[in-house]
Amino acid sequence: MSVITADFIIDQNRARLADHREDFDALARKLVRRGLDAETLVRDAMAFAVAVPSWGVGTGGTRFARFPGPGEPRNVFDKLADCGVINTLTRLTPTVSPHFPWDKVTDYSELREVAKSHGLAFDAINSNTFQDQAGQPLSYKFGSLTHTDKAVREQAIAHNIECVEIGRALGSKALTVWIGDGSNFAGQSSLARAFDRYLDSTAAIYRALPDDWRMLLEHKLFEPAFYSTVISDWGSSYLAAQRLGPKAQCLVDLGHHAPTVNIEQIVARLARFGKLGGFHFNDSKYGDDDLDAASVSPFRLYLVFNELAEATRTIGPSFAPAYMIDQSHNVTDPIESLMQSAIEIARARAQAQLVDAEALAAAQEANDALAAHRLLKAGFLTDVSSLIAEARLRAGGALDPIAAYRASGYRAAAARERPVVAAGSAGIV
Ligand code: LRH
Ligand code: MN
Repeated sequence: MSVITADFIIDQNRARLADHREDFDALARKLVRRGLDAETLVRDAMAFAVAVPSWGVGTGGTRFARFPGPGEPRNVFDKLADCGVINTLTRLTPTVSPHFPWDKVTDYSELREVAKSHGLAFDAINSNTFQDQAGQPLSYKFGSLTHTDKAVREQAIAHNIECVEIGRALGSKALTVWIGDGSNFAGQSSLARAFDRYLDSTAAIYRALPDDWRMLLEHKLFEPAFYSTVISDWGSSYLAAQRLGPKAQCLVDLGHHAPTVNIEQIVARLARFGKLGGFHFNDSKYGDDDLDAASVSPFRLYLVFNELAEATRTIGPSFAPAYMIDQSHNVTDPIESLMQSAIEIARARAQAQLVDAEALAAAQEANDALAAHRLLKAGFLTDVSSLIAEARLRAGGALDPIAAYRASGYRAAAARERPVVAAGSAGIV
């Protein structure tokens, strides 16, 4: 189904090149006035990448329903083809974060080759002990890594270790562990003992990690549990990562916090103590809405990247969190949403590079609140569309990936090739 070739992209860009040149040159002049060099910023933008979730290219749903669209991916091979399109047009997403057993196959070296044929590699592996699989001996209804029954915990530990083995075959270097374990009633579970069981179980997984791997602990305020969640916040995650050891770090899913939480401060804290392992980017207004990144609070995403820029200045090149998207696309074409999200994440990062860090620090030290705020916001108020477009263009991507994708007829071709999926079954995938 390769309708999106290099020639097609060149053709699509041709009509937009003159306007793009004009916009980029104007921005470059504006940046020079600020003592900034557009070339350096474009190269920096070209070095940025964010992973897409394999589960994100299928239409998502809620507990009420899922309304599949045309050309739904049938299996992980279709998912990789769709992820390949996202990277071909944006040049921002060369890695895929898979989820097991959703992406289970018999031959992982073949899967690795298929990914490579789409210009892709594998990022962090996600385990799944929040659903019961057909034929699974013991249920996770009352938890997994923290279940009161040792046999259930061992089943969950074994699954995570199996994910590490799969990841090694795929060339991945990290395991993301998110569990929904918790309770719906006060008194239903011991809050203290549940956490101790988590520490014991994750320690067993930690011992199975190769030396050059990371284990990313993902916290979440609530859902599927609605009274207590064992790893509900960054504090619980940090305590566990500290206890486990240097290969364990914390993963920040933007949607896993109460609406009023200052996430950029959590980012600053975890980075300061060497425990910021990665991100699941998305956006939300109420709960874990898994909406498209920067579609609700672009300023919040910018503030997160501002803290990441500060941490990079302080810690240096060894500071390398894993950047990944985790979204559910219920009403849009998932490929379009993931392209748009990758672009918005690249935008926030490019804008954060524009902050005059020295002047900002001076204003902060002088308690000149408004000057400091204006210096920080100056990046957010700069339209860097042409700068990140220039980075795409130089990497062989599309100036307007969404328009190019729509012109390619890829979705219609996928719909012709892939059987229609009936609406109905609830759930995020
Ligand atoms: C949990 C979560 C986790 C994934 C799942 C698909 O809400 O964010 O990262 O395993 O979504
Ligand atoms: Mn997540």
